Parts: sequence; C-alpha cells; structure tokens
Amino acid sequence: PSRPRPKVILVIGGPGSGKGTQSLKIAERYGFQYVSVGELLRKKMIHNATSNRKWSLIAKIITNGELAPQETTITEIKQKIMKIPDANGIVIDGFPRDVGQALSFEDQICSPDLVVFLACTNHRLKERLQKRAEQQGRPDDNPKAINRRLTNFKQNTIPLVKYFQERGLIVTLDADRDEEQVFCDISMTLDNKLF
Ligand code: UP5
Ligand code: MG
Repeated sequence: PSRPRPKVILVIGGPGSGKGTQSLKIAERYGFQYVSVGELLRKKMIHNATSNRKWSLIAKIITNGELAPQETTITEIKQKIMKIPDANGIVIDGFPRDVGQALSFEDQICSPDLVVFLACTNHRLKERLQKRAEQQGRPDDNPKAINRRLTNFKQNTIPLVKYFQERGLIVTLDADRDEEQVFCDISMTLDNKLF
C-alpha cells in the first residue's frame, strides 16, 4: 500500500508573532519537515540578486517589506517540497500571505490539513521585532520595512483568516504569551485535530 500523503500545516501571523519559533518546535516535536518561505526567498535573493534581474527586483521588494510575486513564491515552495524525502508532515512558516496565495497553493500544491494563526497585538509585534533588529540584522528589520510588513499584514489577514475559517481549517491562538505557553496550545491542537 502507498504511504499516506504527509500532513501539511501552515503557520501564519504578523511579523514577529513567532511563526519561525513555533514552526521549529512543531517540526521537532512531531518529526515534521520545516519550510520557511521567508527564508527560502531571502536565501535565493542573496544568491541571485547581483546576477539576475528578476531576483534583484525581488530583493528590493523584500527589503522594503513588500510581498514577492505570487508565482515565484509558489514555484519556490513547490521545488522545496519536491526535494523533501518521505515525511510524516510538513510545517510551512509564513505562507500564505493573502487569499490569492492560498487559492494558488491549493490549486498547484495541495490542501492544508490545518492552519495555525498566531494572533498578537501590534504593540507586542513591534517590541519583538525591534529587539531582534538590535541582535541580528535581517535586511527587512529596519523601521520603514517593519511598518510596511505590519501594514501589509493588517490589510491581508482578515480576509485570509475568514477564508480558512469558512472551510473549518484554522485555529487562532493567543501568541502574546511566552513561547512555552503558546506551544502548549499548539501541541494540544495538533494532537486533537491531526491524530
Ligand atoms: N519571540 C518569538 N516568540 C516569542 C514569545 N512568545 N515571547 C517573546 N518573544 C518571542 O520571532 C520574532 C522574535 O520574537 C524573535 O526574536 C523571537 O525570539 C521572539 P519569530 O519566531 O522570528 O517570528 P516570525 O513570526 O517568524 O517573525 P518574522 O519577522 O520572521 O515574520 P515575517 O512575517 O516578517 O517574516 P517572513 O520571513 O515570514 O517573511 C519575510 C518577508 O518575505 C516578507 O515581508 C515578504 O517580503 C517575503 N515573503 C513573501 O513575499 N511571501 C511569502 O509567502 C513569505 C514571505
Ligand atoms: Mg520568521
């Protein structure tokens, strides 16, 4: 008999909501493969920005805190997922960003089994990103790009969450709390809904 298709979990939320932090915890606890779409795009842009016009444009877009073109993003995800060997599950961090991307993902890749929405206050998001900016220095952790990321998130999220809600796929968690408390809720949800 053929193996069942891996479970696919999408983790969405504002910039700084803890998508990366919590997705890595999910991957570790459940033995799932981890895919960060932001990281995929950042790596590719750093690699290609000087030699390739399309990617030099995308580098500008991302550094300004705007969204990369949908088709490029979907292509990158598809390529990445195809390279993953047999997996029980795949946790995708930071995708989709809007309803168009959700539709295109379902059309071209698969339907997710669960979407986790990390809900955080604006104040908390800013606080975390500012702190990280002092420690790390991601190209888009500058005040102007942070504001663009927050604005884009606010514009796109209500329709996106509604879209997944109508299909009974989303769980919204209070991500204002500390990492362990948030993960406790996530793992209870996954245990209940996926297994
Ligand atoms: N932290 C985390 N959880 C905490 C907690 N509970 N309490 C206290 N501190 C907590 O966390 C952020 C910081 O907060 C860290 O320092 C962490 O230690 C601390 P993190 O887990 O990194 O949060 P995350 O939600 O992953 O924040 P990130 O900044 O990565 O979110 P973004 O959505 O901005 O970044 P992403 O990499 O997903 O996307 C970046 C860009 O890529 C986008 O702006 C866009 O230009 C592009 N993109 C697309 O175009 N399309 C896509 O589909 C995806 C990305
Ligand atoms: Mg992240």
